Amino acid sequence: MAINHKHDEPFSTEAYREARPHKVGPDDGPEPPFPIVMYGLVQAGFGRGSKELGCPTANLPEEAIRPMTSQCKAGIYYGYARVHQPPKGAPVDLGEQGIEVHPMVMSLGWNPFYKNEKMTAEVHVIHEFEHDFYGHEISVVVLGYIRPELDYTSRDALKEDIATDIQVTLNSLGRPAYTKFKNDTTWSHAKIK
Ligand code: ADP
Ligand code: RBF
Ligand code: MG
Repeated sequence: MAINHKHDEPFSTEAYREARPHKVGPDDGPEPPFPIVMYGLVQAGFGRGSKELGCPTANLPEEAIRPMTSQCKAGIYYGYARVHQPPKGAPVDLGEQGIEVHPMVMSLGWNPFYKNEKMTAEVHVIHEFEHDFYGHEISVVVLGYIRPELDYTSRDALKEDIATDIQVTLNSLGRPAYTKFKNDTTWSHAKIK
């Protein structure tokens, strides 16, 4: 796994993994700087094997993630995402369910490909898609922080933690003050630059 040299807090991976909470963020809704809205076209990543982990991640372009990188540290975040239908006539149709708003979990991290000088954001949409959606527009609202980026010694440990991240996301979004963002078109239909 990538080694992250830019943690701003010391922590012990194993101790943290055992003690992690199963619901995060205040019950009465997102606290500043959240909600943070992002919009952009899904890019090809570096093929670092997210799909092989059973967890494909839609990579967002650099300019789209500025609202996050300017206000947040590296780590795992949760919220909602909506993948848009492609322009008319494009070969891929995601179907009605594909373009609905779905829960998402996101990794914001320092990319070793750029010698840890650039942050990247990868969004795993919690939905089984029938097709890839490279090039599609995606709208994202980030509602809270889950945990720091950890330096993994094994793939299985990362897989386990991603499964926990998904559970934490669903538990956390289950509260009314978070669920209400699902039907909020001010972010899901926004085309911000
Ligand atoms: P890459 O390195 O190109 O980002 P990934 O293995 O992370 O490759 O796969 C990401 C791609 O998988 C996305 O760009 C998208 O087209 C597709 N995909 C399919 N299902 C999902 C999902 N549930 N969440 C995110 N991306 C998905
Ligand atoms: N990679 C890490 O090195 N440390 C992490 O803590 C970490 N957490 C992740 C959490 C989620 C929800 C997802 C989707 C990915 C995470 N990754 C993490 C993996 C990383 O961002 C990227 O997807 C992998 O490098 C692909 O193999
Ligand atoms: Mg990816």
